[in-house]
Amino acid sequence: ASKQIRMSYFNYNYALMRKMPKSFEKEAIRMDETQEVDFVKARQQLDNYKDALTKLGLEVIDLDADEEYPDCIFVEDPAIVIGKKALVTRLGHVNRRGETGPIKEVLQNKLQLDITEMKDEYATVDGGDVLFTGKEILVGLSARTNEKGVKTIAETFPEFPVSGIPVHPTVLHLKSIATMLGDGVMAVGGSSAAKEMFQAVKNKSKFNYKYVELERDPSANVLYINGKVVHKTQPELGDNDYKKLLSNISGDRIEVCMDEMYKVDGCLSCCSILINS
Ligand code: CIR
Repeated sequence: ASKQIRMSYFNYNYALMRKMPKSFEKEAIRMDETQEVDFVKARQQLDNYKDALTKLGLEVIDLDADEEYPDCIFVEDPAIVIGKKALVTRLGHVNRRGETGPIKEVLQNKLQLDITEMKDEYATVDGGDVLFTGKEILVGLSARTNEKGVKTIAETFPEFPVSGIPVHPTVLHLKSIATMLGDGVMAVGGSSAAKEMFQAVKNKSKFNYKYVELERDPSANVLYINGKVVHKTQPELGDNDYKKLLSNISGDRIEVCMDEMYKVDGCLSCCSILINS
């Protein structure tokens, strides 16, 4: 039998993205409805993000926009990919449910992943709630992801411990306040809501991590890819978080501004599905 040696779950060769529909500007869902998006800037930010992934050596598969789905650029939510397995989700927001079709198609046919679809009609999951640490899966219990969704994740990935983490009502997803910054290193936000969630992460996780505690929640959403880090720019992070992040990154790093996406609760992790296939 051939032995397969996996170096790290954070090594990827493909990224799945989706182009921005014009409807994004006015119709993307946002927690703060007073936020107005500048379409040209937002699209430029998504282009810069794509360039960053390309620079990191990933082949980016960029799906066409769908005007019917203003939030379709946030491809992290419709599917969870870990290793060769993909779980196509039943999205928490009813208006976003139709985003899964083309995502499933490419994961199955082009990338040849082993696909599971959520069958339970009461289960919901947004991928933004699913934090894979390399050793276990922490799942935010939020307005978008419920207990039945957590159960489906546990059934789909029985090789990993799965724990639910309550998400504070002012926060959209678990990954809005915590992501992996390195092997065994987790960046976490510093708002009072994030601190409550962080306490639950510490209590419920089955492994220990090094935690990099930041002041601002959006600072804690980074991408860790092939030993390198994509993070936000100094004005978005603030001087303290910028310094702290840099002192905790040893390899190469790329800065990408996401402030237009943030107006509609989008972040770095939301805009791609990272795959090793
Ligand atoms: C939504 O409310 O669904 C979108 N406006 C934002 C989704 C962000 N996704 C993510 O953090 N994974």
